[in-house]
Amino acid sequence: MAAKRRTAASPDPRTDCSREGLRKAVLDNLFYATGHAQENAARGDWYTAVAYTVRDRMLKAWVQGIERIAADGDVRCVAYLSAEFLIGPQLGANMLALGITEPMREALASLGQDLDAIVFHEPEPGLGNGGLGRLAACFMDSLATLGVPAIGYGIRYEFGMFRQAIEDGAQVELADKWLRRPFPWELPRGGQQYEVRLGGKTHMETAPDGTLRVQWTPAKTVTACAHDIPVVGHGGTHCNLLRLWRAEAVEAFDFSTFNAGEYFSSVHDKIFSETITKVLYPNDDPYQGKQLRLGQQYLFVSASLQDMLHIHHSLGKPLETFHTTFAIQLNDTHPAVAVAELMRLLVDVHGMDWDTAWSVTTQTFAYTNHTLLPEALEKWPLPLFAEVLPRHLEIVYEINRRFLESVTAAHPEDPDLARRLSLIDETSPRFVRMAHLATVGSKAVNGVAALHSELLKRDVLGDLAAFFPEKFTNVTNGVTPRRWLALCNPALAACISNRIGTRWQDHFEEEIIRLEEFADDPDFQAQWQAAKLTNKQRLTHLAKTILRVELDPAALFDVQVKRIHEYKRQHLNVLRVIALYNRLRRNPGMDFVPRAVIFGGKAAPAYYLAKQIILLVNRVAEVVNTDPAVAGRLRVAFVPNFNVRSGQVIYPAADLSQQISLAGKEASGTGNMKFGINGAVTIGTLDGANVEMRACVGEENFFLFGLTTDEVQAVQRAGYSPAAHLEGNPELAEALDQIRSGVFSRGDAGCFRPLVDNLLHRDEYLVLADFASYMDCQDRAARTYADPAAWTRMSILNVARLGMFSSDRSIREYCRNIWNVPVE
Ligand code: 26V
Repeated sequence: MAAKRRTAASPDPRTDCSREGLRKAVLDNLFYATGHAQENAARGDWYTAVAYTVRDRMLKAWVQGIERIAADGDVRCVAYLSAEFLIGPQLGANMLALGITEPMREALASLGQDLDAIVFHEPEPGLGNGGLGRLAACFMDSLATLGVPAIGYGIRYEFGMFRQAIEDGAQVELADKWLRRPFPWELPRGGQQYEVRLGGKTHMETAPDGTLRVQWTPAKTVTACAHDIPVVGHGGTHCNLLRLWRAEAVEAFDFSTFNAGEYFSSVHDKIFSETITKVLYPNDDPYQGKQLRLGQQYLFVSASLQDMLHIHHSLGKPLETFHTTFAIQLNDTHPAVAVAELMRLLVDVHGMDWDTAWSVTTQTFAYTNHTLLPEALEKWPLPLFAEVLPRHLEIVYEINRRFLESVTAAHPEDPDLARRLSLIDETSPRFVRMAHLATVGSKAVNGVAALHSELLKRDVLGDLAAFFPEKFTNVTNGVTPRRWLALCNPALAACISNRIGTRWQDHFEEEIIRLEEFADDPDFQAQWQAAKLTNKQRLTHLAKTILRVELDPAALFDVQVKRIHEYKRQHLNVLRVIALYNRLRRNPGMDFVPRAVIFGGKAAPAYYLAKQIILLVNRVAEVVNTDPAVAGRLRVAFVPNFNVRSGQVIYPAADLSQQISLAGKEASGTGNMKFGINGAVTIGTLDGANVEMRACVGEENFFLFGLTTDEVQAVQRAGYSPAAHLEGNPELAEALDQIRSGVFSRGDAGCFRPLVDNLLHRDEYLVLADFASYMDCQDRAARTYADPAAWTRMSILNVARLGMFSSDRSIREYCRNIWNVPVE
């Protein structure tokens, strides 16, 4: 039989986006990709079939995106280097970008399947710790939406962020085996493989042209293999690439010629190689002896740079113009070894002279800093660095020698300056300071919120900023309104679109402000409240099914979800809950605005006090939720395993967003923005991006409390005494006393001793100093919530005025001020 020719009337089955076309394609994929007929397909099989159907519809844009990068040498391509990309579930986001969610929903309904259940089935790639990795994912979304050619380079961890279970109130870590089934959104690229060397020695050799060159003889060589994930922009026309590297053994063994001993040692070698990309490290763990982590960083950096040089070369451009092909952004210092690696590739491998190579390097890189905590600045013990990267240490020394020469020449009056600016921390043991390497090797350095960038210049990187004032700048973080409003909050999105159309999805800043005029409109307020209620019911359902905690959707949903850390002060929030509880017990008949206080977040496995805080939340929940005097007016819940997926349920359900870090500690925060654009009002300190959010929404629409950065510094300089804050504050004294005496630990008085002792005698993050101000502010928030029209107005104005916190705005600023890349 002759094959039927496709005509204009019969659309391509792989790209047809009609309901009928999708229905056929899903059935086709169900059979041919999973080997199941409709009758005996399980939920996971349906997921695979739907995912492949959506992927087919992305492939054309995907291939064009790659071709555009590899063929158009005139447009500078952004290379975003990040050890983490917390991309979250892909199916829903990709359907939204292609605009096929509704036809797909109908197609599946006609097959007796529920799209939401299938979307919910997708395992989440947890390839990041939190804010930093999620920011990288939001930026990839915005780059694609704005049509900027970009490649995200990172690591394909076999085990991502651990899964958090709560057992008897305490955190338990479980391995995250997200690749149990093949991940449908990645394409392994056999053609893109690079060898990466580790360890060994260096020596000088005379090159054929008579020049001296350094040769590096490694102890080990591993292969980095590319796995590509498409990042499709809103509207589906532009597609960029996330290229993640997986370590494999170099395949050069002829096993038949080996004797038994060599066979075993070569298999052992294979296991070692594959270990490199095995597991994601928690970012808020101190760096001690983590050789493997340095190996991970170097592997992805080296492979990515080799890949970029390969692309640059294939464009036929000379090496000296590398920086016109790529703008490389270093997401924190995790990829900072790239500065030394690019120098090595240019000088040692391609024979470029040092000065030209340095000029290319410093025009290529830019560095984003993400922390104000001095202990979080990455530094590698020198012996460890020397062992893993002997050649790079020599290069770092040479960069440093030349740099310090210029420092001393410019500032002969300050003989100590070289010590402070040096890439090497000369204390014993000695360290390589990665933030210094990144700064010296970059053309621009930015913080992630206005306050953070100022404090970077003043304190954390003060000497570097004084030496390179022209390099330092700010780009305030943002979040994608596609995932963090359109996708996660269909109820509110519909309410918004009914008034102002849908253009806000990719022109957020311009359009969302148009909601302002409806802030007092009773009809609009009613729709707004209905949307919020829907979302609160969704979270209530989740809490009931996974936690067996009954929440009241009419209560004020008061939420703090983020990594657990002392500086973020979840314990301040708990102390407040205990104080409220005591008020209710003392006076059960009091006028009380019902509250559901919801917590979520992971603690680094080795962070003892953070784990104590989790236990305390759960123990307090146990007491409060079962006390008849409370009568359900105060409920406490800890949602386990907070991740992108649960964030998509939690942010939309919040009335009040807790952003209560000690001023001067949170670089930016991005959860604050996600809550805000979903209509939560913030209670917060003047920290990170809260400062700019408050300026945008207006001080009357933000619950501010706490010491300012300057006040914090003054208190600390004067000698802080936490216990002094107990005297005038019996509520605080009582709460601490109850924790200490075992009221919240089933009578075990020793249980929370470390936490309480820390607060009473050290309290590095001034929890006790801010307690009174926090309580007052909470009371104000509750009074406002009791007036629904006033509260709803605040909620609407928050959304309307937070337009600048779209990551599209952040990316435009990077394009214009840092990358010099054209953008609409
Ligand atoms: C690292 C460490 C290492 C040692 C001990 C304590 C500690 C605490 C935190 C970290 C992580 C620093 C990098 C990071 O994740 N920063 C986050 O980046 C977000 C995106 O810019 C930003 O919104 C958060 O405020 C910032 O904490």
